Amino acid sequence: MMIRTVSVSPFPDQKPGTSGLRKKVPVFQTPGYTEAFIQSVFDSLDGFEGKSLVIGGDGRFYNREVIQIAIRMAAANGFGRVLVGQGGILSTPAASHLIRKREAFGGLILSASHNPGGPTEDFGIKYNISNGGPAPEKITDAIFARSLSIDHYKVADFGDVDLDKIGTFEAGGMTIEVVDPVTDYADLMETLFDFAAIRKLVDDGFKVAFDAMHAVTGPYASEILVRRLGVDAALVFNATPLEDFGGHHPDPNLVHAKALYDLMMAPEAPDFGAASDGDGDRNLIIGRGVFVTPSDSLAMLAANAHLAPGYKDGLKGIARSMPTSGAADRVAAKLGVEMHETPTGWKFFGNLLDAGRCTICGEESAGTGSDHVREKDGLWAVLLWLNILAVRRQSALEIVKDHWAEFGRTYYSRHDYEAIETDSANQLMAAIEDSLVRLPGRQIGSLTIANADSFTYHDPIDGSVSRNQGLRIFFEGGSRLVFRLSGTGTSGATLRIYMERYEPDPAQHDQDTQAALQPLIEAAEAIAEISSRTGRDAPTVIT
Ligand code: VG1
Ligand code: CO
Repeated sequence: MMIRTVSVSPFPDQKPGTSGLRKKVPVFQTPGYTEAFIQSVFDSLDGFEGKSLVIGGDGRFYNREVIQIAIRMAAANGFGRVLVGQGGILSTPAASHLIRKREAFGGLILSASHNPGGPTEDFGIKYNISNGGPAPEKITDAIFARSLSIDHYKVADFGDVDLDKIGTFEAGGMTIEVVDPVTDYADLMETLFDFAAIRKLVDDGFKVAFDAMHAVTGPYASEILVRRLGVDAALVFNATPLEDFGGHHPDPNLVHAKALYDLMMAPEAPDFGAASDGDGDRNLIIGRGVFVTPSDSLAMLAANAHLAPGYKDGLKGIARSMPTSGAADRVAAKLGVEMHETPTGWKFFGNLLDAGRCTICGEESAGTGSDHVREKDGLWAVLLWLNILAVRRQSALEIVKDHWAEFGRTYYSRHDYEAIETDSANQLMAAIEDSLVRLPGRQIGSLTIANADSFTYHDPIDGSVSRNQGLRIFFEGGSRLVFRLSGTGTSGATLRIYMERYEPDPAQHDQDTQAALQPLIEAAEAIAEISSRTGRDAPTVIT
């Protein structure tokens, strides 16, 4: 076998963000760029000689090309086997499961998640470790450090692998196995949920709608929802993965999944609607006439998880990212289990899950998952909801209202200002940070600031410390504002403002969310001077 060592100059911008390296496709197409990053990943790992590497992606534009590059580089660097999804496809949770099931050394997941795809849109590469989860900061920091000094990469010379044919073959001294991307994952779901009960619910006329957004979950939804559970195929929308997601953002929120939202709010709406994102790790849950915020969904799933066979023994604990609302905390308190608050990004849940300190985790950004894999999992959340609905035989709206009546309602919203100038965004954050010490006691409208800080996370398992994970403003009475900059965007900066207000009184549970949060929206403007600093008078996306 011919192994070539190719010289390359370092690229200064290969720092992995919240979830791997994300850039525009033309950046990844820069000669040597993709190779330099993959080599930096391999150079930051020890002991993979002869071991297996899982490779798969969400099917977006440039996926197949990068997979061929990664396979040839894995061979040249000494991996013994590559497991790749047929057609180059693996949803992020399915990749996590495959790494665990096949005891692989790690995996490369190619995705820019909910960001648009196409020749001038986004691409991404993320490295996952042997537990199936995103590499922790220690490794992503090492990858970045290596990328700044790298001077060559290694690649084996052999032709393109036929990614469409399932089977095992040899090339470049390495075994390449093209695997069915769906079956193992679907089988795992059958071990966690009562498929017979869900199927009975569907047979009894319960209508389920699912929007795959022309992204990776299409084939998974067709197999699991339609074939195994009997859901009407006519209600599974956009099930064919497309390289450009049909020109849309595969982001399951109220802006980009508006068609599903409108359907679910219509008089003849199906009983339950859901959507997933580009790489299949996010979920949107909408019952007939009721949108369930992701923070609420986490709390409701945690409170009811014992109704599904995979969780019948209860939860070891719950974990949420810091900006996620406190709704799940109240469930943990009631269940008498541990509650953990981590920085944004799934990589921070891995240690807690591995140590058995939590069973269910979630983020306000439509991510929910459990210890069955080490990634968030869109279809898992849909199936857990369906299992709960099949057991309780109530509508989603009734389950939501019951939950609020028992635990109180947390009004919650996130306002995003996308693609603002990086300098203004940094200045805005710096100004708030400077003012933190002076904020307590300040009165804004009806609200009084009780406390303010910059969130630092101390990992209870490995002792690592992660600073600057978001600016938090706490108000008397329990309301909270959080400011942070996105770590997944590819143009300019995205400012995220998270708002929450707890309302225990059931008589106050039917307010419009934005109206209920109006004093906090005004406080955010007063504290951050958003309009004058960014030139924007409204957020780009409200979720
Ligand atoms: C966003 C979300 C975060 C999520 C991350 C990756 O990060 O806020 O909760 O973990 O995306 O999700 P940021 O840094 O842009 O706020 V995915 O589905 O894009 O892999
Ligand atoms: Co995603």
